[in-house]
Amino acid sequence: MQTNRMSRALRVLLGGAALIAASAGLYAAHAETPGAVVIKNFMFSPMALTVKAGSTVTWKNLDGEPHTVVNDAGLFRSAALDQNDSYQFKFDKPGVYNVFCGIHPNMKETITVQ
Ligand SMILES: [Cu+2]
Repeated sequence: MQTNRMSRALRVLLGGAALIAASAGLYAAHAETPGAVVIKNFMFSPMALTVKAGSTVTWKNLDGEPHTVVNDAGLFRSAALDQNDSYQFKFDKPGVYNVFCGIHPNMKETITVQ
């Protein structure tokens, strides 16, 4: 009897610990990938992204056509990205950053850094 109750208590404890570990893992994974943008069908996706200051945003081009990632204020400008190429930029300062493709200027998005 005593052993049974003990093992049940232990299972509950272990279950709780596993839950905490799982949510900690989720949180860590989220923190490590603050900003991911895909370029597909001549569009940035998402078209509006919010990240925390100090975050690195990664753009990946999935189109067969080359695209570039250009900030309208001249803060950054990628080379032409071929299919599956990616580009990264670290946003240190809060603000609103307009991004467009230098080859197809109608492709636009906004990165908000908090
Ligand atoms: Cu483009």
